[in-house]
Amino acid sequence: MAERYVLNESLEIVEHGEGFELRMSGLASSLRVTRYQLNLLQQFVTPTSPSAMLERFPYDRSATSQFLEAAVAAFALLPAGPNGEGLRPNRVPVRPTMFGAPCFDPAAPPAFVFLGVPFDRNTSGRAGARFGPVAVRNSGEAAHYQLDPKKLTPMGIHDHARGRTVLEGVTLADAGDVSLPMGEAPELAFARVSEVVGELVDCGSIPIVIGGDHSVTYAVVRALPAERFGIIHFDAHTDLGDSRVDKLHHGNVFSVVLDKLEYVERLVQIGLRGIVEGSAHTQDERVHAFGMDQVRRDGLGAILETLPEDLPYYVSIDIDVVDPAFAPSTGTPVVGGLFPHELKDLAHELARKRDIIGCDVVEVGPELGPADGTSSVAVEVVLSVMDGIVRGLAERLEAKA
Ligand SMILES: [Mn+2]
Repeated sequence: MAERYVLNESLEIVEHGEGFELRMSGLASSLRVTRYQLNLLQQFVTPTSPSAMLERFPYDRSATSQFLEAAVAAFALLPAGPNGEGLRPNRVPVRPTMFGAPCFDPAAPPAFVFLGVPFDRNTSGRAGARFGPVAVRNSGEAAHYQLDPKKLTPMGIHDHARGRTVLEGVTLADAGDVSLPMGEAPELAFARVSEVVGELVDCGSIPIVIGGDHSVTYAVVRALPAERFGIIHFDAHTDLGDSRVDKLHHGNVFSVVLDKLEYVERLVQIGLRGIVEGSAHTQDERVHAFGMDQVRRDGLGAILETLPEDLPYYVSIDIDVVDPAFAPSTGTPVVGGLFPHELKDLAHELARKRDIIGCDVVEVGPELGPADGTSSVAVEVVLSVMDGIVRGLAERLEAKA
């Protein structure tokens, strides 16, 4: 716990039965309190330490201290900053979590940690990717992360298409969503995204990020600790638009990555299509492009040849790489994309055969109708990447032994 706390000044107080409900605006959190508890909280209008409060209300110390902890967990009380201001959290817990996994606990870091980035202010087409984390987590509810009742180890998730259970024994957690207040400058939002990703990777977990428009990938990859790495990029578009005229947006994110992060040694783009004016756009030798025709003609082997084995990789999946017949809820759909099973296979095999340090799936919008499978495709491809990582690690360990 911090030294001093202050009452969250943006909370709403609603009468609720005998007591009150506190709603913490923008933090997806609420707390039911009695009149006495509300009175306790009002003592924190100026920064106050919980122990000083316990001195002043000594009647039932353990109940009071438990309540104060709950108020901190619900963000009704915020840690006080140097000027007495309440410090809002960088990330907020969500319900449901991905696959019903437990909330991220830095003291017990999981193998994989999910993080939502509900941000779509840098999109050129139809907006809506801010609802991606909700849509994907809701689809993920079809499968539940459970522990074996005897061994207390994760039971994994059964994939009927593969006819086997994936992620058996593999720990998962959900770090919630990056807190992105309305109207904030994108630079500040991205600084927070990078800080949160840094916090997660410092714990040793592999981050699985759910966007958000594609510009968030820049904020994620710049926070990765690897000294050098490559990026495996599934997308209908190159996202290599001009970054000198325009600020960072979802159509130039990889120009910004290549310009600013010279230690990104490779960018291998898979699934490109669509017609644009003029010729190809980049002279950067780090970029290797696989258009849809070549993906179908030459397949996995040709892609692997462009991915040196000694380099770690980040996987960035724009859901619009999948044909809009299967994944229509995305901002800039292009016909002629991958089938879902093709994306699953490619993502799985690339993750299995290379060292993967993180992954995102971006540009998933809210579902357009009952037959919309966009977020389910996102869930399946994320599972494929995680399964590929786990199998690849197991195979490499076995080869060493
Ligand atoms: Mn993209």
